[in-house]
Amino acid sequence: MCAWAAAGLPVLAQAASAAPPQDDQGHAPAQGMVVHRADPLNCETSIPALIGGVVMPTARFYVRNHFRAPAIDASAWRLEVTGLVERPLALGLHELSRMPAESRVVTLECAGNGRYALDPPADGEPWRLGAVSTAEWTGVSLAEVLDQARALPAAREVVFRGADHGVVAGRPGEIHFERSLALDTARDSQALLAYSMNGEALPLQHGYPLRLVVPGRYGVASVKWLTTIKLADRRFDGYFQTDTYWYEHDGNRREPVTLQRVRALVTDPGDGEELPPGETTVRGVAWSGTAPIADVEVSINHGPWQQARLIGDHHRHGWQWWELFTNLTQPGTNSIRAKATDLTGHTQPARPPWNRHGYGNNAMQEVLVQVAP
Ligand SMILES: Nc1nc2c(c(=O)[nH]1)N[C@H]1C(S)=C(S)[C@@H](COP(=O)(O)O)O[C@H]1N2
Ligand SMILES: [Mo]
Repeated sequence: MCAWAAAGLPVLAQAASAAPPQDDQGHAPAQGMVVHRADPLNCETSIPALIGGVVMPTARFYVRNHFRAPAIDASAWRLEVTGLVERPLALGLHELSRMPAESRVVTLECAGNGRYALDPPADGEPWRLGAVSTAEWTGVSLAEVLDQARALPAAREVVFRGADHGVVAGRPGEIHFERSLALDTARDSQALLAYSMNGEALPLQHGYPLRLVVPGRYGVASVKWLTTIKLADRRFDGYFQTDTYWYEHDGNRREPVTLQRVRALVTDPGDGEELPPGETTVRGVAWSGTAPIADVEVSINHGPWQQARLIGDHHRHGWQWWELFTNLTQPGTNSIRAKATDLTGHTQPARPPWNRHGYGNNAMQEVLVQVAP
């Protein structure tokens, strides 16, 4: 989280941008975070801060909020499971913690990650490349809770409601942040109702006390500050389901934002870095919501694609580290591009795919470094 609160990391007043000194909870952002908005808090990880192993330190996990983070009294809080169910449930944190716990390494990526590169500019937060991160989430399987509530035969759709609320364009009054999944998807998605992130209680900015984590989908599916799960017999038409989070190409071609598109990110070397001539290690991460990563390739100065080595742990829904040892012999500016391909053969376009809201930009990243003569 960009707020330092629960993470126990040192407070540093400066983020990489001209960051406001505090977020909406009065906390200073952690070092290496780029704050787009303080209230509600929206911040991303700067690429040099994107270091680490399988998971990111919680303090450097991007935060994307549509409304101000709600303050929830966890002792009074209940997760309600209602609507078309045989057995409505109201589960407190204590009851959830006594159900079988599961942990999963899952990468969350905002659908707007990389929006800054769209030309002409698209509406929305101008996320660079750091609105993506990976954590180990622990909680109860969503399928297990749905089983306990026993869906009635007419149930088709599952609506997840967050406690946060506010006003949006084109809808009367205040609305809550709500998203839905088809019931079959909800059961098969391996989604978690998570109360813990990287082994600690979920921080406020990431949805305390409970959030949904839907592996492989863009982050908007993973509803934070969850209060209600409601089963319905029809398509949900809430604002964040039908008015936004659609790819709009022209007047009539639309499709909903669902699975994360395949993408590689170069974490090393950094853009603008100065390097001595000779051996260099190019390193980064890659992920895809559609299928496991099959291949990552790197091209130096627009030359032939060289195959990188996939390294470290494999987690189906966590990003995959990769590296390539290469030689930079040409003095001056050198271009490094990376391209991931998943097992279904999906790969990355050279240029950002444009759509009105700037979602799903998985264009190949280009890093420019300076090689000393
Ligand atoms: N209740 C609620 N859940 C939410 C959001 C929100 O604004 N409110 N933002 C969504 C979006 S768009 C993203 S990308 C992820 C971001 O999760 P993070 O802030 O933990 O990184 O949360 C999703 N869940
Ligand atoms: Mo998002």
